[in-house]
Amino acid sequence: MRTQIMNDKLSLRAVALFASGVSAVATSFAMYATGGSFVVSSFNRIVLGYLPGWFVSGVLQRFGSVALEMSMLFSGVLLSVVLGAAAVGGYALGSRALPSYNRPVGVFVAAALVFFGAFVIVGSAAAVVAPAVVGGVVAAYFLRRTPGSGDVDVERRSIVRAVGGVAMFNVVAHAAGLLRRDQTQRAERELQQRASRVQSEHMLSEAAAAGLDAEGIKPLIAEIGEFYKVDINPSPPSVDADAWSLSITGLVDEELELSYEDVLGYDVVHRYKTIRCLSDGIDGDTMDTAVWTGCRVEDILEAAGTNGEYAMLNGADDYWYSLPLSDLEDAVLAYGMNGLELPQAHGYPVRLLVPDRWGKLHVKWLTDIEIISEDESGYWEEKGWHGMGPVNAVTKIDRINRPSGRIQICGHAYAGARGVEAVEVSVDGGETWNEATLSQPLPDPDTERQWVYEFEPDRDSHEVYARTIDGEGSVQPEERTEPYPNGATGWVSRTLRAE
Ligand SMILES: Nc1nc2c(c(=O)[nH]1)N[C@H]1C(S)=C(S)[C@@H](COP(=O)(O)O)O[C@H]1N2
Ligand SMILES: [Mo]
Repeated sequence: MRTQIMNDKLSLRAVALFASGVSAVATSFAMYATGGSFVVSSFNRIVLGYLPGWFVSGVLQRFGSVALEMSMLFSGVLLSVVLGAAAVGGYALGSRALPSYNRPVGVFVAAALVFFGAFVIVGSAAAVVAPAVVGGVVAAYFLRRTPGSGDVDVERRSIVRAVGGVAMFNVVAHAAGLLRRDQTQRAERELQQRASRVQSEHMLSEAAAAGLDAEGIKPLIAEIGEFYKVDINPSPPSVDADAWSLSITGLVDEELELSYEDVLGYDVVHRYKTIRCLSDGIDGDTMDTAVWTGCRVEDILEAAGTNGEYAMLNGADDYWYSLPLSDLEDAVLAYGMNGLELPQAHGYPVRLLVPDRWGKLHVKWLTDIEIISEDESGYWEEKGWHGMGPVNAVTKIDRINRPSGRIQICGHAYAGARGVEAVEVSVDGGETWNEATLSQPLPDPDTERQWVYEFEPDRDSHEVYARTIDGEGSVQPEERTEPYPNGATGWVSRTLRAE
């Protein structure tokens, strides 16, 4: 009899664990579909990040998107168990702590533990509150029915009913998630070629693994939605990919008019690339990095055969720039961003990416490329801006942490295609310099790197500077200038007080 009750308690715990874990995950799915804030997406990325790169790419190449789906399923089950354990453990702890309020305190502690677990994974408190509450409530619902010495069969029946209720909830939440995914398809449609999506997903996990682990540090790859936007109009033009075409005209052997399908048909390339606006100040935040998918501009220009020195690039919003063809040698026409279809705000259906150049040249909603013989400047040049050459090096400070009396400075740095070789930090007003710890370099140098520098304060106030050494060994210039008209220069600085 005693062991019977024990077994019942154990299996009840197991049911509670699974039901609460699965319900928390389902709630997250209902809210975010397969977007970046879905706990399983984040968790899967972390899991993939821990596996060696050669292994992940090997498996992905062999098994393609099936491998990705399997890893999502595996991560989903594993995460349900982890969050369920947090809920059940939390309820047990909480309900014992204050016996007279055992239920509310139990639910609270259960939800708090699930919240904590999910927050560590997703990194957004707002995104995990509801899943945590659902997980806590479901765990409490089962556990308050612990069969005692009474009529076990009656309890069993109500447990079966509760399992049914949870199953219904999960079916509804799942349907809501699928519906939401369909609704947001325009903004979040997965890349048409599944293989492309798999490759970008792999690059996202590679970047997650390359990143530094410091509290509140800006991630190496910006989530879509967090990536900065600069648009000459209050809202982006909405271009229908099916009606859209890209024309290649001017001094060419053969004029081309490419459909969206034609563009997708060219050899696919993937790039890590940072974009920084010319108007970005030293302390500004108009600089971000993404994984881009597209084709090489050169492949298209080769098909047309060019007889001029420059290209005039036009966007659907009457935005335009002319560029020397030599700048387009390694340029990309991007139609994918972080494994998803290029979002409308970032240039759907197709935008340009120009290595080592300021953001303004990365024409969005591209509609035509005209080959011309002379330079004709561009949209922002008409307004007095310059900066057609390489981007300036920049070092940013994002965040100050104070772990037990020490000061930890977190930031990121970018130096165009030269790459960031080192970041140096001075905490004595520029007299002495020390090297910061850098994130692993991504395979494409035209990307930012994170940095962290920690020190023990030894006076009331420290005057801190940070500067970048680029891949060619050049030290970032000290002189502070405003972004207008050539792009900001100078060392970032902070005055930090010991606390
Ligand atoms: N067609 C078009 N392309 C454009 C712009 C624009 O307003 N229209 N803004 C440019 C500027 S100034 C920058 S910094 C980048 C910003 O790209 P993002 O909005 O994807 O971050 O796009 C560039 N390409
Ligand atoms: Mo810009």
